[in-house]
Amino acid sequence: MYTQALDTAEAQSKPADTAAAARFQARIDAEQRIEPQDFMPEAYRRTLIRQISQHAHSEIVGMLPEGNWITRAPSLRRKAALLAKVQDEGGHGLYLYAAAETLGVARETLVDQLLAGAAKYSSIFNYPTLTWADIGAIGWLVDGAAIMNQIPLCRCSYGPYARAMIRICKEESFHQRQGFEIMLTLCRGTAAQKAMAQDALDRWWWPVLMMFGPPDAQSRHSQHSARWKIKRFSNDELRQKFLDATVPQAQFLGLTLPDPALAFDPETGHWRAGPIDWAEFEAVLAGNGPCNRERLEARRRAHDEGGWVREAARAHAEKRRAAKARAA
Ligand code: BYC
Repeated sequence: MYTQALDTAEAQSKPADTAAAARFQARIDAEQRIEPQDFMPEAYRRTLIRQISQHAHSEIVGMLPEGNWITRAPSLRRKAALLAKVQDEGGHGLYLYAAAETLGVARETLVDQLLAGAAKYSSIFNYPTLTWADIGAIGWLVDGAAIMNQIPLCRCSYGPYARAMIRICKEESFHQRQGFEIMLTLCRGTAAQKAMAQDALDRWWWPVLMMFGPPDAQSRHSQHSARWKIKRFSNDELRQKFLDATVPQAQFLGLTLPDPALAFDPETGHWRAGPIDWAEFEAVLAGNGPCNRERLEARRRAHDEGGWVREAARAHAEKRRAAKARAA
């Protein structure tokens, strides 16, 4: 896969780059922001392109499971909130593609990689949304996990990514609350509504824990990303923070987390989860999750159907360029 082995480029950098790389690392260590015009090692640039583009793709593909419920939202208020949320996600994707472009890669290239099936996006969006409660579970849990992961990215060493994340996190916090409120309404409703909320939690819980990425010992990029202050916390640290924040929320809702081994450890003050099925995570990453094919087909169809918009934008840009040339 094209995104793999990017970090190894650092090991191949020329001796002439060594002094510049040392100055670069000193700036990072001093908590200075790196901007697009600044020197950066090739491996840093490529790691950022990998992560930011995967993040952008996740936002865009992430519109699909929820978009599926816009026409079936149970009230006008719910429909308006869901429309706004899905629209926000499209916006997040655009900020992130723009941030990636500052690193010298064209948005079209990144989109082509997604459509060709050569780029990753978050594993979580390969699961189906079967009932309205899934919209609550996505907001509460998926956006909750996203916030946990993304708040530290507001302090990422790369300026354009960090600034994009500040705005994204403000919107994600609204998304999380609307999801929790859907769950709360269902849990305070009829027995059938509460059962629907429990069923959604049962199906989303484990995939959400996987969203944080592989265990630290198997995370191939973490070491470099931590040194470059792209990542401020490890995958397992963020998963633990999420677990500690979410267990009391599930208790408040009166729902049961589908983990018989879940236990509070009074010595450390942390909740301990049972083992995660990493084989399932690997299968989803390999393209064999419940909805991988459907998601890519939907994106390809949307891209084809939007061809006339790109064509019109190109024609308009050409017309403006010609008018400017005539006037000059
Ligand atoms: N799914 O070395 P590691 C949202 C890959 S959008 C798929 O730990 P890293 C929302 C990883 O890419 C939320 N792949 O990697 C939108 C790498 O593969 P490659 C998206 C995953 O980068 C709409 C390999 O596994 N958030 O919230 O150090 C509606 C080894 O992993 C996943 C972001 O993208 C996964 N879950 O750490 C609602 C946040 N996990 O590239 C909500 C930004 C790992 O070598 N990204 N992989 O082929 C990050 O923070 C980091 O990239 C990760 C992974 C923590 C995800």
